[in-house]
Amino acid sequence: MSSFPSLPESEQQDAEYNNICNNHKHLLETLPKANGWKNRHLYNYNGFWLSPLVLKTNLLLHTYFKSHPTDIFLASFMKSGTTWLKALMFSTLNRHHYTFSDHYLHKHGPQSTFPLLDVESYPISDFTTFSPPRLFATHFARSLLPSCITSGKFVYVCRNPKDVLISKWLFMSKLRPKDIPPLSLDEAFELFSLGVSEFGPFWEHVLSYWRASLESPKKILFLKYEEVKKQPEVVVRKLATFLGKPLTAEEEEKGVVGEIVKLCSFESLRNLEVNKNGMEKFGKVVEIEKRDFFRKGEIGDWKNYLSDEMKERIDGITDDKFRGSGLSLREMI
Ligand code: PAP
Repeated sequence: MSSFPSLPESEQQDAEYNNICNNHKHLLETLPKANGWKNRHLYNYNGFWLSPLVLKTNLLLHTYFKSHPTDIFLASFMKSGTTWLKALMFSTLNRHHYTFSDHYLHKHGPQSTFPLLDVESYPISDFTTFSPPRLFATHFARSLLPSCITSGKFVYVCRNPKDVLISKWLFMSKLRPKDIPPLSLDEAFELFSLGVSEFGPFWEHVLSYWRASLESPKKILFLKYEEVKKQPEVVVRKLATFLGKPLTAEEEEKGVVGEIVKLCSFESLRNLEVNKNGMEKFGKVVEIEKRDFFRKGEIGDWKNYLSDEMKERIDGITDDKFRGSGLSLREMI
């Protein structure tokens, strides 16, 4: 059975699709608007800032996505470690399908291991060829996802906001069309502090998954980029268990965990020919150079960009927002 209608064939589907397009148009005319990092504008939809394209995808996702009980989702705020976790999850789950010397990742890189739901073209996307468990990634905050998705299993990866801010500003500046004036770091900093950036506010995004992980620890594996960096082998073991394929004693003996960590390391992935020169297509319209997903891969690069005053301000906001939640991103830097 097809998860997605292959095309809006019936009149009912056409009507449904047209309604979504009309609703999207209406929302763009009425929602609060602010400066975007890549696009000219972002729109505040149910508390989160989305680009016009992503807003439309969100509406389509609610209507057309059909989940399977075995689906597993990787959620993250942009620039928090999505690429890395895609590689780690895919290679951990499929470790019996490839050898470490001739791996899918070597030829294709991590981006195409599984789709990013936020930019897929619905209703024509069709993931029925995926064998279960299907893996999907998303940058949407939890409250923006349909319940058929939030009832599934999630890996969430977060990262300290100062590195996220810098990584995102540099990445978005590269993608920003030349006919829009560049976004200065000061402007990006102001917007970020106010919560205005694609998929943001950052803090509410993180908290949406953190709180859900406290409620359902078996369904949401909450990870920090910095913890993956410091103890990648511990994280691979956690992932293997969470994905339903715990490491066997024999695999431990053979050093499989170390092989996965090595395969997915920043240096290995960045130096692959495909990641140096390839392009990645997200959905039908977004195309990005794969190399742009591998910049420095370090903890604390923000120190090369942010003043003491900026650091204090972001830390202050983070402390205020996370107070009483039990979550801290301070200890990681
Ligand atoms: P996305 O939200 O656009 O998918 P995402 O992969 O979440 O991006 O984040 C990219 C960051 O992860 C980059 O950080 P930087 O700008 O501070 O360098 C990128 O370099 C880093 N990154 C990508 N792959 C790895 C990896 N294998 N190990 C560590 N960091 C990585």
